[in-house]
Amino acid sequence: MEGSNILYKAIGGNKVKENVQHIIVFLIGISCISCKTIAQQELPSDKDATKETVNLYNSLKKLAEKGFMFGHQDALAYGVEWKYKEGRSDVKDVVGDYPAVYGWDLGGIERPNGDVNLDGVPFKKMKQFIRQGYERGGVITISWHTDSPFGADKGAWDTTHGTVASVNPGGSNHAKYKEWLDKVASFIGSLKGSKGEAIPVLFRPFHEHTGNWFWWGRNACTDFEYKTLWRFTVYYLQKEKKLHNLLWVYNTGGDFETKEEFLERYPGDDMADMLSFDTYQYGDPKKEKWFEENTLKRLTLVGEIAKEKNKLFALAETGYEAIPYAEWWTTTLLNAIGNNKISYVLLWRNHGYHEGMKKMHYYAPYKGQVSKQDFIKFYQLERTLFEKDISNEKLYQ
Ligand code: BMA
Repeated sequence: MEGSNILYKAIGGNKVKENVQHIIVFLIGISCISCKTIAQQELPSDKDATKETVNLYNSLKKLAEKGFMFGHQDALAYGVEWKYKEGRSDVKDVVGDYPAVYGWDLGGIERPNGDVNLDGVPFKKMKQFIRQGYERGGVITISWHTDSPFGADKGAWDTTHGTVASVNPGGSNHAKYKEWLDKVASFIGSLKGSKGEAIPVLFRPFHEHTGNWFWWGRNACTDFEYKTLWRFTVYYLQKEKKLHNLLWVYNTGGDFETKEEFLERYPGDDMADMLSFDTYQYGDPKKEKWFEENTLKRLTLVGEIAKEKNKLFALAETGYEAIPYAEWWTTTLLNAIGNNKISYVLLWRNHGYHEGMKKMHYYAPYKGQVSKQDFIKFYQLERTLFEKDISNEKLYQ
């Protein structure tokens, strides 16, 4: 009040008093709005993240209060008994809507002339699919089943000790690893929206590291070596390759018991934005509740850590192969998630019949699949978010 009187006196006269007061109220209003906007925008671990990436990070924090997104790996590339049909997705065939999160994998990009990924998806097509999903308002997450630095014959599935040490600074494969990262950077750097802006990506490299099957897994390296691998990768992509469209997703297997165990290989708050783990249903969920109970327990633990650290969290991979239980979605999976405010749950890929495995290999329902009706119920819940729900949210603005 005192301030406005002084201002009023300074410009003098009764006639202008009302106008001055209006102007002051207006200016205070503007400054409050801009204070609010600045105060509300939190930065992710990359302090130079692009505008869309910062917006996505903040939007995801808010969105988790409303519900969780549904994600599907390779959703637009193929499904059970089809491949590369423009605009198709098994999930869309069932519910008339696309998943909200699209998972893709860069495994194979590091190979000489690597133009298809380890599951046969051409990187050129992947780029188009990523753009389509993003333009519709969807969220993109990318994993990387990198070949072992000791040789591509086993793919990522090499548990020989010393793999990670060999790619870290000073290791015999360090130069080769940087070349691999150059290829990753060139792919991620080429992901652009219609205005030329970089498409934000939830990047989830070196996943399921508490397990013992990948070359970055428990037996293949020490905690320190893993953290070094992560920190070098972040450094290289951010500082050397100038990628600022990544949110970093830390991911363990579903086998940790305590918060300490979950965090054993955590690279630091400055290099992670989302905490997650992967876990799959085996056995008969009608007879045994271990999947539901263990997942709930672990999501709750990770949710507590996420809260303490002010990070996002997710169930980054899950599923029940060939979904033989017709009510798996609204019973088992929903119970497993409980009240946890995860950002998303992602179901693994719908390969269809797998020659090598000699069985059906898919995790989301398709037209005619036994859990289809239950999946429609799951879709209709307010808490489950698919693409139509999130395109209204304008996550990148
Ligand atoms: C596994 C299976 C494999 C696939 C790999 C990487 O779970 O789906 O067929 O090659 O993931 O996508």
